[in-house]
Amino acid sequence: MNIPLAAPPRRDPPGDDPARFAMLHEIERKLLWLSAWTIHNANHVRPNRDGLKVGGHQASCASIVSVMTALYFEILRPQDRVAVKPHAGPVFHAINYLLGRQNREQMEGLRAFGGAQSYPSRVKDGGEVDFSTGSVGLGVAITSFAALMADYIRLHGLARPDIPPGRHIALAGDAELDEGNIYEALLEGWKHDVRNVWWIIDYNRQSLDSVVPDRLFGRIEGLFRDMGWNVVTMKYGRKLQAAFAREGGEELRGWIDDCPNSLYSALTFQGGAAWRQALLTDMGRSRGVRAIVDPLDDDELAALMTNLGGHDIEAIIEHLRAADASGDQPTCFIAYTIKGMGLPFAGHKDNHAGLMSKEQMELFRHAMGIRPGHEWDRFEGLATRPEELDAFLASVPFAAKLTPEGRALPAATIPIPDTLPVGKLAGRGTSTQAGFGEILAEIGRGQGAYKLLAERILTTSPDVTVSTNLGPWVNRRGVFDRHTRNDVFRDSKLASAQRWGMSPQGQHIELGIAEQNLFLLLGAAGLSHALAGARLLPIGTVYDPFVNRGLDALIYACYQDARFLLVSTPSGITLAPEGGQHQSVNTPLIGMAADRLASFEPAYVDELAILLRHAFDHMQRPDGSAVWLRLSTRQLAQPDRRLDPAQIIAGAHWVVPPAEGAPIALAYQGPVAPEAEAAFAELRAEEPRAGLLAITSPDRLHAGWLAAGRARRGGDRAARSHIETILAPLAPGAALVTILDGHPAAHAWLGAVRGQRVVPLGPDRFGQSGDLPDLYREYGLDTDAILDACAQALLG
Ligand SMILES: Cc1ncc(C[n+]2csc(CCOP(=O)(O)OP(=O)(O)O)c2C)c(N)n1
Ligand SMILES: [Mg+2]
Repeated sequence: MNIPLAAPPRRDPPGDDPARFAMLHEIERKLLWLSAWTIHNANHVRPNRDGLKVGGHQASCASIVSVMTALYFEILRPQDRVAVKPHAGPVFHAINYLLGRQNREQMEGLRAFGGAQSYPSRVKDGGEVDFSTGSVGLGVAITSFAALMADYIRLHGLARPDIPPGRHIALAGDAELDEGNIYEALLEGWKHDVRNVWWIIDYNRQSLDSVVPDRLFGRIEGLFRDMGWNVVTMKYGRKLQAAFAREGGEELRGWIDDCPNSLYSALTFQGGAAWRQALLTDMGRSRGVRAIVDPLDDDELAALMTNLGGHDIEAIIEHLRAADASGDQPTCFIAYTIKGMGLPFAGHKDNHAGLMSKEQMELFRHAMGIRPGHEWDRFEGLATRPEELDAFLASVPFAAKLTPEGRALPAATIPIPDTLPVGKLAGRGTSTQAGFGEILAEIGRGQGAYKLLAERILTTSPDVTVSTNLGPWVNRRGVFDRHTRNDVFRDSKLASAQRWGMSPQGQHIELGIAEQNLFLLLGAAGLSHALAGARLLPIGTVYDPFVNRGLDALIYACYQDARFLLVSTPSGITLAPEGGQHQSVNTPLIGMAADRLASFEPAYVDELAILLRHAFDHMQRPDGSAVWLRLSTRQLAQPDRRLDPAQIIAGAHWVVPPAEGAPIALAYQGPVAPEAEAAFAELRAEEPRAGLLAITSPDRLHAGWLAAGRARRGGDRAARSHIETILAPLAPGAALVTILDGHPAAHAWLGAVRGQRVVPLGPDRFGQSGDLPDLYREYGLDTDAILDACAQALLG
């Protein structure tokens, strides 16, 4: 506990109504009860049909009840946006219950199907949740990116005039600071000069398994300061501060400061007698200390010794107010707390998943003054009259509605022109990545029908802007920065293809190489419609293999239903000379398995243009999702043809339709198209009925197939998926040879659709350096390998 103290808060600030504080203490008591009871009810009262532990975190909730009381019932304004520590979900639900924003049925259904979620969830719990949490660290970090987005939206003139700027607040568990993504976000936040961000750390010095090392926080505090943050440590409550001011008080303070975290926790758990023994053993000869300690009975002594800053509502409020007044510097509050405060397992190192027994709960119920059968009554056990409590709750600033529409804001849809601007393609040799850059650059001119679309696109990339072909777009639209900064190379007339002046009008956010930050930013930007009422079309580019590097943040963004376009390029072993670490194998499978993410891989630029247009549209639809385009740098001679957009979007189209009853078809995905086409020409000479299928999305095909199956089981016997229609002309049991530059399992399932005998081709091992002929031969993607597979398939 050896942390330097912030200046002690002033006591009884002028203008503060003691009656209001009394009310806050009533609320604090109620939140402690309701969070513990909601978890208890789920575990011990509700019928359990499967014998599985339901769980919940009574100790984690108790730890942060005072902080959340101060925050939600005094400090927060409706325009503030909060990420709540996952394990404080029940406290959050209880707050909404008191504010009339959560119903009893949901509370009783905590962790049950359709009930309140274990961890706050935007999608499942609804509009009151600003940011979902669950995977520790990510909810904290996203607040920094949301703050950046709030500035972006305001500086682009897209903010709603009726909503004042708000703060972005994370309520963090201290162990969340072990996650590396926190530090990546801090560094990126510093670069972008983020403001209006508060991280309030529930510093109970306990994680899941154990008590954290003593000296850790000195380090962490230093890190925050190095990143330009204001750090406010709320270590002691007012009772302890008063004791410190007495004779012997400094000695007592020194003792607590030096007390190892684990001993402090153990004494907290043991209670007053143990405190007395420990204090007197070390300081029994100090008259001053004895004068403080001796008059107190065991309970009073325990209360004094556990009077930490994070449990003192008045002190918390004072600190939060002071930080607010000191400007918009990001601020980290280290609130010293006790895990399980007020509950029988307070301080015990194993209390993370600990639940009060039925007997303990009975005692707690008594202590809280709750009559049996009245556990859910909002004001049961409180000394204040219900009318006064109601009046108080109505007066809480955060109780006001953010907008008549609620906290999840509506946002108008940006109309997307029917087609995107693509130059003449036929006969040209180009790649999907180059095509993407060209189309975006053309939109970036902001001409005619593309003006509004261009204005709402926001691009971002973790240091691969140029190498993913975003450069021309950025040259046209500029880099975003709150401050105008000139491009020194340009001003000095030094030749460079990149013109990277920075200004508040810029539409590209350049990130350092940290893919989790890319996805956290896409997550925050992809919620702009709901958080700010401003529709943006965020596009993030990244090398395909490094999607894995940010995967948890990508899934987190999708879990929140953020809407963005991910463009991953280059991909696969087709990246050839770069070697294995840059060559992705598993990403098509991620695209299939990630919910709320529609994934595509076009082979040619005409398909890309259709899919890019679809992405802009799909990202905005209530039943849409984020979109992922996997692209390549391989230059292919572009075909001259007309396509049916619906087929490209549905995931597959026949390049050469098979004859009715054909015994074989060849299917390809992405940049291996030429090998498939060459093999098909030879196959066709042998088997004229054969078909050639272009797959643009195994993800959409698979999702459609599952959905049709569900619909049929649900009684819609006519339901038929695109892939079922596509494969219908083939003979029963016909062979299907499939190929992609990615794991072959992405296609292997096609055999289950209509009983086709599938031979799936694609790399299933790490790639390596080489040129395309060598690599395609080695990994079985060349024309010979395809023909061998066809022969094998035909032979059965
Ligand atoms: C990424 C991730 N890893 C592991 C977990 C499992 N887990 C849940 S809570 C927790 C420890 C939390 O400790 P802390 O953040 O200090 O919270 P508190 O002490 O307030 O409960 C762990 C390891 C998780 N939720 N997310
Ligand atoms: Mg903790």
